[in-house]
Amino acid sequence: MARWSLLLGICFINIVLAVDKNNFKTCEQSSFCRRLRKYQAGDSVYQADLSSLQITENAIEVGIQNTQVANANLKLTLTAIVGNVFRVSVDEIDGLFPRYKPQFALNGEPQVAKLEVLQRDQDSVTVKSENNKATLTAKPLKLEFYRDDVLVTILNGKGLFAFEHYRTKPDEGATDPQIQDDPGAWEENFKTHHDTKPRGPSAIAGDFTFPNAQRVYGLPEHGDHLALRTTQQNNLDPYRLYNLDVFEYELDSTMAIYGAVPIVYAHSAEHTVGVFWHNAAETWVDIKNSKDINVVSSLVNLVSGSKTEASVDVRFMSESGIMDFFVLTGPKPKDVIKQYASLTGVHGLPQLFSLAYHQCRWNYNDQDDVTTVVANFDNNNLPVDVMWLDIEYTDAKKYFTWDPIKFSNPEIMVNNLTSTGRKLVVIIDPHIKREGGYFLHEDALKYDFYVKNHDGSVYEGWCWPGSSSYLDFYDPKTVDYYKKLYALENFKGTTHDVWIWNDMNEPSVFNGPEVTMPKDCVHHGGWEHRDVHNEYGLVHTIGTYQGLRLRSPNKRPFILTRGHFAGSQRFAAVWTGDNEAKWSHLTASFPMCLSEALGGISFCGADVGGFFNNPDIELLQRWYQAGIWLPFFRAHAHIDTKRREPYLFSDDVVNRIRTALRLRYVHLPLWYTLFWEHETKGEPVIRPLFYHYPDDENVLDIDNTALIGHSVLAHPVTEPGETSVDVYLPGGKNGYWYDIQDFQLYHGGNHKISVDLDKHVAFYRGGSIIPRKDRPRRSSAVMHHDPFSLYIALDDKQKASGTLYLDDYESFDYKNEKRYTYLNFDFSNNKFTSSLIDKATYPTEEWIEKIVILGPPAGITGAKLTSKTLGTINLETSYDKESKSLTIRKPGASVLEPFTIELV
Ligand code: MIG
Repeated sequence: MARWSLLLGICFINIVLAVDKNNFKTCEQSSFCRRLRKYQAGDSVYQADLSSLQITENAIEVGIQNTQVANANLKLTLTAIVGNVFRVSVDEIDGLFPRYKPQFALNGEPQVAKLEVLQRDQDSVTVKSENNKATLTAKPLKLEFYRDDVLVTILNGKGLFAFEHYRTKPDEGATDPQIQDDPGAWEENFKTHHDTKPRGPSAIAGDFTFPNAQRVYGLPEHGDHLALRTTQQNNLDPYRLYNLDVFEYELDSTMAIYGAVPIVYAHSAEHTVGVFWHNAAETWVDIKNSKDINVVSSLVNLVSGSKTEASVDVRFMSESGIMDFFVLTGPKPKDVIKQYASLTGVHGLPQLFSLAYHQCRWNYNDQDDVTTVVANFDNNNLPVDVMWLDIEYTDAKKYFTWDPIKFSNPEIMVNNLTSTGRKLVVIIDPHIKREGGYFLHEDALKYDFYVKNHDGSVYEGWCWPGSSSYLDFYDPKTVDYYKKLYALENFKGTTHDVWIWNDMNEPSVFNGPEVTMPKDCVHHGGWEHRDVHNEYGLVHTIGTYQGLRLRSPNKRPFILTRGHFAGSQRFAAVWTGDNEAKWSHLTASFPMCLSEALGGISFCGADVGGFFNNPDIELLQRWYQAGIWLPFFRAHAHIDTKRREPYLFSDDVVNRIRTALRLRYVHLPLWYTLFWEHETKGEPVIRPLFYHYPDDENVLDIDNTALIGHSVLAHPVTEPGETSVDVYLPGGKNGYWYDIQDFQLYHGGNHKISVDLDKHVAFYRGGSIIPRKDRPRRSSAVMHHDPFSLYIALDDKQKASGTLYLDDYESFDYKNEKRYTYLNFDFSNNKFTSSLIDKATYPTEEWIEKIVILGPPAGITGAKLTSKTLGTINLETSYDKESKSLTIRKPGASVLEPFTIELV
């Protein structure tokens, strides 16, 4: 209710934006977090009973007891997974109630690997698989994980492992001492569970120690920096993972927002190791980085002369569910990210249009508005690919319908738009208006598609349409119905060029506890909402994905989602929700999306311009200049803001935004290639510096800089009135970096780069070859057949390499029929070679129009191209003194045939 009145308030007075923290729980207010966080490090009360040890080809199983609680029996299973991963699952034996395990995060059951027992005695057992080793110690329970014989993490090293047993009454057998300390916990749990038979608390916790780790990253989504901060000792709440619609979320905060990906990566120059905590319930994560608890310990060090050993502790605490986690032993950032991708999957190659520029606002008023906006882009030579419609396109917030007056003829609007190769995206939320006569609501009641209250009645909450109920995507029959809603005959007015935006799927409930669904609501299978909460957005997008596949079987779906969980990348792109038109939010867009990329979600962006309030002109321009370097690139604005389509501004502003948009468009071949490599190799599309420079201590905290693949380093200007920015370029004195605008060469190190409003602070890495399409166009669709330009940025050894991927840019033929072309480019010894990486080919007419060499050798007077069909021909070259670049004109070679070009 508070949120609702705040929304109304905004219409009348201009209030200072700030999250209302009273709407959201602190750890202290979240009973299980309060209870578990009180545990003190010490001897664990848990012990393994090695006499119960069972060994199979891929796993060991052992009983665990809580020594202070009678009949609290657990079973621990440790399984070897292919690719240097261990999985550990702990569940109750004969528990009173079943415990939930997420159903959709994993991309299928992980492939098990062979496991061998190395050693076994009364108190411990050691197993090995691939390069991994694990030792389980019985008394007290401890699990140590080794990579290549180096200890990389320990479970329960601090004795903070906890597993609360469901009980019906506090006095039924002994209870965990911690729960006895907190009798309120019982009452709360009795009241909030849905059963007639009350259940006690059921939280779990696991502590992980990472010896020698310098930093820990991960746990998106938070409005925070990339490197996770020490929480408890710094009076910070733990990082909270509980998908919430936080109105005006704040930055530098560990509060939960829309998404939850429970993965951490502990990093040092030697090792990067990950723990994926596979749990969908409300989760809090305490972090302790010994390097972080700076002031006190460094004073102590000065006095005692001792050095603090680097080490990181991470403690996960979840409200319910089984304990199930994966240890990914790297050893390098690249490896550990791939291991995570092998578990939860990747984003399939998107259609090219979705990597281009998206124009959104809440709302485009009517169908003519949509047509006019695109015409204005065209008239101003501003490229745009996609127009978006927010909730006002619907008939009174009834999804899958159109407003009969403002969008009386969507067919015409869609046709106007898509006949020029553009696309439309429309919003579909998971709440359904409870209105007699609305087919979807009537069907949902009739066929039982809604989430229930604990008493079995249909749950009602308040959302945009007013009184609403929520589709239960856990029920296969709901999904089966839901996916058919996207069929063109059901969703009238749409075509194969209309795609979907799923919002409000945390789920957002204006009058619900913490603006979401009560935890004792019940989903199909009898699961409480508490168990599945963080997964709801994911199951929603799975339904949408299936619907779009059914509707347009040979087109790659585009879906944008706000709520997300581990694995969401297989179905949708994400954006960082309702940010503000403030410099700090522009800054935050980089660490937030970099963190998502580490969490497997590369297809991420932030509302360009800022959602709430009106950006000033400088901020808006800088936001475009930054936004082109994040994978998802969409301008969006709140309904109460002034119109801000780029053509509305003075010529100099329009020119600058056009320059930014064109920079995005010329690099589309690079983005597209990177998404192919993301799908096929599990590599993130954007990367923090430590990904490629894991042993450079200078980069550990840099999160205002993104690497696009390993080719571009982008450090956007995110402060007002800036005349220079400080940039760190990695690679030391042998690192070569070329300014992408004037091609000036910089070596690795710290640089002060002068900036004016036209300046983009971005560099090509020496050693990379960047594929581009340089002809200015109005949309990516009309670029499909354009020729490529290659930018060869030479390194200190005058070498470079790169790749290019292409296909039809929209269908699944690349997968089903291997209709694609994937090229390797190499430059060394003054010779450029283009070759096919695999046998597949896409019969394209695209060709190479221009090659630009940055940092070229001296004394070149021409070039010789050799290929099978062209034979050997002479090419002209020209040297530009100012940019010190050499251009090879009109090679004219098709991308389908291998060729070489020798400089002479
Ligand atoms: O509570 O659909 O984040 O992008 O414009 C607001 C209206 C609901 C929130 C989304 C925002 C969208 C808005 N939605």
